[in-house]
Amino acid sequence: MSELTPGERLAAQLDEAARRGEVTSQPSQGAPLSVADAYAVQELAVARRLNRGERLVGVKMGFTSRQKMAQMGVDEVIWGRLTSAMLVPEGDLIAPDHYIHPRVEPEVAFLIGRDVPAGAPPETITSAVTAVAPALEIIDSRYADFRFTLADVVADNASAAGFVLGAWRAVPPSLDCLGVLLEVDGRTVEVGATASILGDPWRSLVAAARLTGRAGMPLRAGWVVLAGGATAAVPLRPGAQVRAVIESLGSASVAVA
Ligand code: OOG
Ligand code: MG
Repeated sequence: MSELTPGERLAAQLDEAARRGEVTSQPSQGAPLSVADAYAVQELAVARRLNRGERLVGVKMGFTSRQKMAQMGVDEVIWGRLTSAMLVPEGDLIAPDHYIHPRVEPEVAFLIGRDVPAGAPPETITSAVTAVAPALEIIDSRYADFRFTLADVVADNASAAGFVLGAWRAVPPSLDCLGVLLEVDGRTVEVGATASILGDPWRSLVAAARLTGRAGMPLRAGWVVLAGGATAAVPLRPGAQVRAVIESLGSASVAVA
């Protein structure tokens, strides 16, 4: 077998864990892992997906709200890569055995209408957005009990596992003050506001453009950007019907088999 670099070995370990739906050990418990190295592992792990025919379809932001930072004990904004295989069409039944311990959270999604050059000013970034939608993100840490350091979760592609998009709609005049509900089986289980996403989801979009641009992966036309959970995430249980409702934007829903 050809020699793998330490980064390639970690990428293979994380990719296999996600593929099999099995937990794996946190890289930080082996050798020390810097956040920069963790992003390199993320890129290598996602490259394995792309080699299997998945396509890059966007990026997800993480820990953009205090609710999520507090729930997970991490207080720095991170990002991960979304691939075509993660998109769950609204109305599809999710097979729970595909995941380890999935959770779901309500998010705002942006549709990027044209390429955003790295280093573009905020006006160029925001004007590239052609539509917004309510969304649900399915996260599924590949680590036991959803416990990790910042570098561990970055290497694990920010726990990305799936996402559901509601209907796209025209960009509203403002996005910073909309109520957010997360419903399970028709009952409201989490309540929040888009203001908790860095004060305004547009800030999360600008951060996404900056961070991905710096990483040599600037936002591309057709991509989706998930701005980050506006509430804590809740477990996605078999048989559940889940819906995210965002004031003025509508809803996104999914059912688990
Ligand atoms: C990491 C993913 C964070 C968000 O919206 O803040 C995230 C995790 O919570 O496991 O997706
Ligand atoms: Mg999220």
